[in-house]
Formats: sequence, C-alpha cells, structure tokens
Amino acid sequence: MTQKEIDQKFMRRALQLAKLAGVNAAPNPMVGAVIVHDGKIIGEGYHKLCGEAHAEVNAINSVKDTQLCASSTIYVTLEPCAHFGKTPPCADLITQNNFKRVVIACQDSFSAVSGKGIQKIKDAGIEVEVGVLEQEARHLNRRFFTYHEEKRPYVILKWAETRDGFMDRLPEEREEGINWITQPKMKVYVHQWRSLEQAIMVGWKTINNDNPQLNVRKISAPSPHRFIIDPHGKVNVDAKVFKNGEATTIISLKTGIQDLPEHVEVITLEKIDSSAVLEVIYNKNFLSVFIEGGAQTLQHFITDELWDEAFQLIGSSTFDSGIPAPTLSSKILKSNEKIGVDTLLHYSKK
Ligand code: AOF
Ligand code: ZN
Repeated sequence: MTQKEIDQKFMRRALQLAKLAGVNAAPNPMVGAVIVHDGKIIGEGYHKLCGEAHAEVNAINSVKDTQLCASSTIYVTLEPCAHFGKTPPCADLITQNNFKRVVIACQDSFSAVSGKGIQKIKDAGIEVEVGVLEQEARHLNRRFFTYHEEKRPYVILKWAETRDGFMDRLPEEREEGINWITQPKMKVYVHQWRSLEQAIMVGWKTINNDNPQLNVRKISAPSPHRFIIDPHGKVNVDAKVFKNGEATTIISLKTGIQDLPEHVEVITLEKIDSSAVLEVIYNKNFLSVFIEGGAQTLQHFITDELWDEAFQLIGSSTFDSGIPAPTLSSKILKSNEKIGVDTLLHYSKK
C-alpha cells in the first residue's frame, strides 16, 4: 500500500466514526478522529453531541498509553479547532501530545477556526497534511459548510405528485385532510428524512388544507423545529401542528395572531421572501431546513435558486386536474428508485 492509500484507509474509518453522531452534532459538524501507531489503530473517537468533547479529545482519551501519541499519526475529518468555544482548542491538545503527523480531510469554514488550527499545528513543527478524502468529508458536512460559507441553512425540498404532475386537488375538489398520493410505505422514508434535519417548514395553506403534524413518528428520533410561513396570519390556530407542544415558529408580516398556544413563537418580518425566511432559520443556528410544501412555497425557493437537494415522489394515480407540482430548474439526478408502485427521485442542485 502506498502512503496515500494508507492515509485514505484510516481517514475512511474516521469518516465512518464521524457519521455516527448524525443530527446530534448539529449545529456543530460531524467529526471523527483515528490515532495510528506503527500501522495500528490505538485510539478512536467522534464528536457525539453539540456542547460535549470534540472528536480529537475522545480519540486521545481512548489511547491507553498516551506516550505513544508522540510517535503516532492522528487522522481528523475536519481541521482541529483553534478557538475556546464550549471546549478548549483541539489544535493545542494535538501539539501538547506532540503528535508526529496530523492528517486532515478538510479545512473548517467556521470563521473562528478556518486555517488557524492548521497554522497552530504547523507552527509547533508538526507535519500536517490536508485534503485526504476532502470531497467525502465536505459532502458529509454539507449542511455545516453551506451554513458557514453561504450564511444560510442547507435547503432540502420534498413533495409528492401524481403521475400526471399534480401536488393536490383543486380546492373545490379536495376532501378534508391529506389527499394521499403515495403509498403508506413512503411515510417511513419521509420521517427518516425529517429526522436528519434541524428544521422543517411549510406554508400556511399546507397547514389549513392537510392538517399535518410535521414531526417524526414512524421512527424513534427527535423532531425538527417547525416553521410556518404565514404572511397575513391566516393559519388555522386549531390545526394539529399546534396541539402537541413541539417547538413551532410562525414567520409573518403581522403581529398579534390571536389564540395561538403559548409555546408557539411568532417572528414578524417587514418583507417575506425566500432569503428573509432562511435568514430567520440561520439566526436560530439551524444548519438545515426540510421544506415540505405547498407548491407555491416550494416554487419560490426553486425560482430563487435557494435549494440544495430535492426529493420528488411520484405516485401511481392521476388527478386529471389540480395544483401543479413545482418544477426544478437546473438539477442533477442522484438516484431514481421504485418503491412499491411509487417512484422516488433524488436530486441535488450541484
Ligand atoms: C474539532 N473537532 O470534533 C468538532 C469541531 O462550540 P464548540 O467549542 O463545540 O466549537 C464548535 C466549533 O468547533 C464548530 O463550529 C466547528 O468549527 C468546530 N468543530 N472541531 O476540532 C470536533 N466538532
Ligand atoms: Zn475541537
């Protein structure tokens, strides 16, 4: 094996560890670290929960004989931090343990770190290599990098449409509640996707028409924070979404929406458009938002090119008439799967 292949092998393991944190790390990134001595792993760790120890700390704490660090390589999926945040700088911990070599997958984009961690380690005379499995590492933390580099949450769109391209029936033709398009089996997928994001959002019409709960039920995982775009205060305050006590924010032009339960927050803006809405979510430190409708809300984000991934579910039935589904402009098809009688298309913007 060449040194490059060896480095990739251990970085792959570090990435596997990083992934274990999932949404629990947010708004921090998912980070994994592996310590290798004489070709063997002697320590491993990952950042398990925001506010708790960073990956490097857990990896170093797992080493039985820390004297060995001085003749070891540490593989980290993200540049070690340089700042005093909720924990002291990992770059200092690495220099204190006098590692022989530090291999990093990618630089951190968080302004307090961004290059400073790498510099600290280099200044201590330790050999540093950056860029091993960089693409994979950036993909894993795509929400975190979008948040810090584009100053907005990562946006995932999802909708279901009939075989003839409708997202819902016309108001005069629809039955009360959700007019289901896909098979019940599909719900498990949707709840899994919801559980991966910190926020979920819909427009007020979706609440009034479908009366959705917008939480995670089909699997055991925490629910994302709910946002409802309601410019003129028209949302039905008796909707299910307000009944289960879960964190909910209404984004409105209007103050004083009457009869809302106490736990529901209203944020008033002077102007509502896709970037203003994303700014609200960004300011709450949520790395990502899952937007589930309706057609108008989705189309706004598409037209403004403010989306990153999209899930398009196509059912087997037809409506003949109805509310047209949104159309994605530039897109890359990532996968096309048949799930029972339904089709699941997954896109990314770039
Ligand atoms: C690392 N290793 O495992 C993680 C890092 O608030 P704090 O102190 O937890 O710091 C959070 C920032 O630290 C986060 O925004 C990111 O830049 C970096 N995360 N760094 O060296 C880790 N999770
Ligand atoms: Zn750190």
